Amino acid sequence: MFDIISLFHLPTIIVLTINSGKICYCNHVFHDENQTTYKSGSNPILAVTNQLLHGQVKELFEDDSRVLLRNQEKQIITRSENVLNERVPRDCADIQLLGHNTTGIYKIYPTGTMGFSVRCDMDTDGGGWTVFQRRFDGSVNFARGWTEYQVGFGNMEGEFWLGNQQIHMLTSQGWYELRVDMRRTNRHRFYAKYNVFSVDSLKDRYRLIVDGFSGSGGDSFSGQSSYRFSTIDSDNDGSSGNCASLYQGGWWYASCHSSNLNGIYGSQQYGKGLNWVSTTGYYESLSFTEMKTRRWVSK
Ligand SMILES: [Ca+2]
Repeated sequence: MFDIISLFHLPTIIVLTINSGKICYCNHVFHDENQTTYKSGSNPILAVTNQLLHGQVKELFEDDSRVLLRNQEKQIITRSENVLNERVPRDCADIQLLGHNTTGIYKIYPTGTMGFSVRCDMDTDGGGWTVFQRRFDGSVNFARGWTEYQVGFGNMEGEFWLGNQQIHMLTSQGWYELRVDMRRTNRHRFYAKYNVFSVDSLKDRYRLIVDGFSGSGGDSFSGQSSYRFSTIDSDNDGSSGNCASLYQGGWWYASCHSSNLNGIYGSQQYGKGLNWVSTTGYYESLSFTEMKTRRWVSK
C-alpha cells in the first residue's frame, strides 16, 4: 500500500510521487474508456482509473499482476465519463492545450487507438493542426498501393502520408476542419481551408467529406468530396478508367481530379504532378504541400 502525494499527467507518461518519497515515471502503454495502464521499467503495471486524474484516488493497491488504485472508501474506481479524454491528447489541438507550442512530432491517442505519432503544426493559423500529408523535395515516392496509403508511409521529419486509417480515426472524434498550405516553384504561397472535413472508414473505402471553402488559391478539392479513396491497385473512383493509375497518386479521384497532391513530385505531364488546378492548372507541380486537420473551434 502506498499513498499518492502528487500526480502529474503528461501526454505519454504519468509522474507519481508516493509516500515513501519514491517518484514513479510510468510510461503509458494502453488505455480504454475506463482506465489507463502504465508501466515503469520492469515495475508492475499500474492500472489507473480515470478518476485518478481528478485527484480522488488515494492509494495504490497491489494485485497479483498489477497495481490498482483505490479511493478513500477503499473501493476500486471503475468509471468516470470523459475525464481521460480531457487529459490524454486526441490530436494536436489537445497537445497545444497541454502547453506545447513548438511544431514537431508528438504522440496522440485518438479514441479507439493505442496512440501514434504525428506532426503538429503549432505555427500556422493559430496552431493545433495535425499534419497528415507533407511534400517539399520529392524524396519519398507517393506512387504506392492501397495498403501503404492505408497505414501510412514516409518520415514525419520529411515527406509522408500519415495513413487513411489514422486520418479516419482522427476525424471521427468530432468536427474537424482542413487546411492545405501550398507553395509554387516561383515561391508564391497560398492556402485552402475547409470548415468541414472527414474521412469515412475502410468499409466506405475512406470516402472523403469536405465542404466550406475559404482561402487564397481557389477551391480545387470540394469537387472530390463524396468520392472514395483510390490507389494504383484499388480503383474506387468515379471514372470508367483507373484515375490513380493514370495520374499516379492515391487520392479521392472522381473522374478524375481538380487536385492531385499525392501525384508525381515535379511532373509537368498533364494531371500527374502536384496540381491544385485553380492555381496551377494541370501542367504545373507544386514545390510544397502540407495537408492538416484540426478540431473545429468557433472563432
Ligand atoms: Ca474506375
